[in-house]
Amino acid sequence: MDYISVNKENMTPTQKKLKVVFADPPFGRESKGEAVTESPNLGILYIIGYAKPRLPNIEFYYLEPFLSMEEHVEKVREIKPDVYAISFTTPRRDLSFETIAKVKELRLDMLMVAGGAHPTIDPQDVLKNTPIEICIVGEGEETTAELLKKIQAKQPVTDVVGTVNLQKNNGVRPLLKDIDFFPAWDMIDFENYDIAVSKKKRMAYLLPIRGCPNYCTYCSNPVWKLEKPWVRQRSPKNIAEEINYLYGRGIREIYLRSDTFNVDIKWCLEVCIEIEKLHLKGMTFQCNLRADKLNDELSQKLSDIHVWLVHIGLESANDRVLKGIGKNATQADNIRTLELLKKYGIKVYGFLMLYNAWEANGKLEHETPQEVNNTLEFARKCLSENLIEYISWSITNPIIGSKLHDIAKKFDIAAYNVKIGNCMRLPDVSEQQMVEHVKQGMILQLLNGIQKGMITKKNKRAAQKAAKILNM
Ligand code: B12
Ligand code: SF4
Repeated sequence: MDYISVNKENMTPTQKKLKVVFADPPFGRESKGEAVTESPNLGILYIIGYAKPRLPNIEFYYLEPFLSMEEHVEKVREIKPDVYAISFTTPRRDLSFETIAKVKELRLDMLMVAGGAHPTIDPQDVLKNTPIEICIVGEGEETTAELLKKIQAKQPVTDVVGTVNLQKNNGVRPLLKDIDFFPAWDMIDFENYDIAVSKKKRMAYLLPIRGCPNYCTYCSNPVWKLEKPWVRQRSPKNIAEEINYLYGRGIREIYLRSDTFNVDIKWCLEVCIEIEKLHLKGMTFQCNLRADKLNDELSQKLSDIHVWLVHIGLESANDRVLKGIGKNATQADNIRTLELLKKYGIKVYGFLMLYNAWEANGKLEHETPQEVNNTLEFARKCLSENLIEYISWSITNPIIGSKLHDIAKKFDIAAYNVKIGNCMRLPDVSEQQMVEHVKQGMILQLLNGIQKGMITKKNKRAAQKAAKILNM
């Protein structure tokens, strides 16, 4: 393929603005209040934020995740873009493929590209099974800007580094060195987004760091693991500027959504100090922390800037399992961190998994029913002692892009259970036992959610889904 499907007649860079539609898959109006519509797609907004000042002759559009399929397709028909660029994760593959097919049926003269977690981890799947012509793998800012520049200049787009097409894999592009810029927040009406747990209504996500230094076996984070360094931090000043901007837009709660805020305690303290200097009245925060890197000083600072909720992947109450899945944190770290946060009045959203598996010395190892009981018991105790405020209980899914996916393939244990979804078939653990444990944790999660006022209208659908599992 050395053609460009963008072939508008008489188009020159000066005469006509290129129209580029970025799209999330359409989850439908009824998805409001679910995880998929908590935040606009930060990947897309970052690409537009980066490209807009560099490519002034391009009009960018964003088809947001809460649109219905009909609305999504209709908008593409109205806009008639030169480029249609969709972003999706693996669990949304089927919906995205359906969307791409429907958009293709419009028979518009446009280039169709895809990016994000799934096209990064499995571009061939996308290229072979959809009319997408180019997949952008990994970080998208520079690659997309170069691709669009080439389209504007009517040059071939087959050899752009960081892209894959059916004929050619152009390799991975080095990561951006400077990540001190903002997503295109000006395209967003925050009224359209809402998260299940927040103190304030006007809420936004913010990314202080890209990547994560760890490599837990079950985690699928392909975009940030293609190239080193695995972690890049923004400057504390730039983060504070973005917070100040969002405050000006009426945002009163920010979730620092990077995988781990406390990768580097010194830097993390500097960020908190810059935030403090802003003196933003009524602003609160949430963040993601790792349990192995928290001390008294940082806990105090987090509390000073009004971090009220911290999300932690505790995963399991068993050191054997934590070691096996490469968590690099022990049960003692988990407990110490929970106690430290309680001391400073910061609440915890604890994420727990059950029936994890890993490989050791060429053999398959997995969490046993007794170990799952330990985790359940630990969760109950932490909830009753107010060490944890909310829990999330999920069966381990060997998602593509994770080490566990390869392990599940090697030992042929990937499975699907109609009651609990994607999971694994583990030797010596019956399906019935697994379902039973899923139910027990779900009941705990639901009852606690109701008690804490979490089962509101916003996440009613999630509660209904959980109730369906419990009825099986
Ligand atoms: C914030 C977040 C969300 C937010 C916002 C979504 C978003 N994309 O920003 C919300 C809550 C909505 C969300 C929801 C979900 N998420 Co999420 N999310 C994240 C998280 C923590 C950060 C994303 C991030 O940093 N964005 C910042 C930008 C800079 O990075 P990026 O999104 O990867 O985008 C870059 C590139 O991927 C690329 N790119 C992205 N899209 C596109 C599109 C085009 C056309 C191009 C050219 C390039 C391109 O360029 C971008 C800029 O460099 C990641 C974990 C992680 N660290 O990546 C998980 C992650 C992406 N989510 C994941 C999942 C599974 C989900 C859900 C399915 C969860 C659920 N059960 O519902 C949903 C699906 C949402 C969807 N639209 O499909 C998985 C995906 C795994 C996989 N193999 O697919 C991840 C990797 C978490 C994990 N470790 O497993 N998520
Ligand atoms: S689970 Fe969290 S800590 Fe582990 S690799 Fe993924 S993002 Fe990093």
